[in-house]
Amino acid sequence: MVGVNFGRGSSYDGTLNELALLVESAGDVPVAKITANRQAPDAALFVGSGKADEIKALVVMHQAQAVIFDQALSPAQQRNLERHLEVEVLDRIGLILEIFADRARSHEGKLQVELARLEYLATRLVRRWSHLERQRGGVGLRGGPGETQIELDRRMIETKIKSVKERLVKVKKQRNTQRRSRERAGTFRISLVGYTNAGKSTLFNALTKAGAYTANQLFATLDTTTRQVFLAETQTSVALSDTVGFIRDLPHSLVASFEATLQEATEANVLLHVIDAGSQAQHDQINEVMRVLASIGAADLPQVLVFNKCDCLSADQQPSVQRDIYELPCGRACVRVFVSALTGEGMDVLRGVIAEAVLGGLGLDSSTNPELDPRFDMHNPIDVDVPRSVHPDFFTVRT
Ligand SMILES: Nc1nc2c(ncn2[C@@H]2O[C@H](COP(=O)(O)OP(=O)(O)OP(=O)(O)O)[C@@H](O)[C@H]2O)c(=O)[nH]1
Ligand SMILES: [Mg+2]
Repeated sequence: MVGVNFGRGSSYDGTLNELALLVESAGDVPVAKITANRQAPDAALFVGSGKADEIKALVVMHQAQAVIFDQALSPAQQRNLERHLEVEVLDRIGLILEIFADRARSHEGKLQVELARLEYLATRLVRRWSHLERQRGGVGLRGGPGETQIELDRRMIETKIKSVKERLVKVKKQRNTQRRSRERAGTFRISLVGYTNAGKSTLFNALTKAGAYTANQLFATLDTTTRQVFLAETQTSVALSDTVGFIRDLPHSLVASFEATLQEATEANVLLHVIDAGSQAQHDQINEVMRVLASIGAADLPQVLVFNKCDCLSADQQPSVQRDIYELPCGRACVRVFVSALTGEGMDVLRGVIAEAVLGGLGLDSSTNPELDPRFDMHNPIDVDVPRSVHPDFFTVRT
């Protein structure tokens, strides 16, 4: 795994932890990490040739089968790197697309992934069909057609994009019919949104007693699932939807491909924005989720912030209150609840907040809420030790 720091303004994670999770989510085993500092990408190799040689030495040492870059590569850089390193080279978005392709279960999900991959190909003209044709498997060793067969014809891709979009329109109609019947029934709609792996599906299961797939993987959920939940507090049922997670640097075309799935979120009465309270990157993750919500037109929906995984916090990090009011970076105040979907801690408070939302008012009156917990305040972030500088040497994660 390779991460390159281009300085301020670029997204760079010196730990490469998220990339490692992505790699594992694709069914592969990360063996080594290496980072570099550059002013600008090298046109040919993305990194300098010295760094490329270092990467090569690592590949040989670990008998690695692929090298994954945390930043987007141009098709030429990818090709040059493959020649230089003599193994497969992939970037983060390519990897995410592989995970999506592997995970999609529903007809709609598969169509959306296909659309996303086609859009990716159309804009980048990746030269290999193998990415399109592979249905399962890891990042390593893959046969597939040779380079001559795989020259892509943009027209062909565009024709395919058109046909997939048409099929998606049909699926969307069905979904709309289902949604309209829920609307007619006057059902209150709640969508779980949040960064991938925040615990949305676990929370969904805890609230619905459903058996949705949860895993310590990125993008465990790709399809929207909706269940009715009976709230004793209001004596009514609400419709709760679990959705695909968000991740940083997701290309807009990819987000757009998931429009049908995300539509559920845009038409909810209230969003439960699930946040991994134990994550050191939670502020970036909140910002990323807000960015995606804005891009799908859901930024103004009422939000409840659910700080999940509180069981992972050390004793001195435990919130002093069960709920409070939290100001988002945009300045909007939201009710925040601290829970653990795993242990059930705080779930009664969350149910109470949901009931308040159903009854038509999330009490944002600060007099009814205790003071902000400063340790979770956006403007006063927990002091975390995230290495922002580049690691001088590579280090082995797992052999
Ligand atoms: N310790 C702890 N772990 C949790 C909690 N909630 C979820 N997890 C774990 O976090 C991981 C991710 O949970 P999921 O529910 O699959 O997360 P998600 O947000 O649905 O993730 P994607 O569908 O991949 O976007 C799993 O390993 C869960 O067991 C929690 O409250 N405490
Ligand atoms: Mg999930």
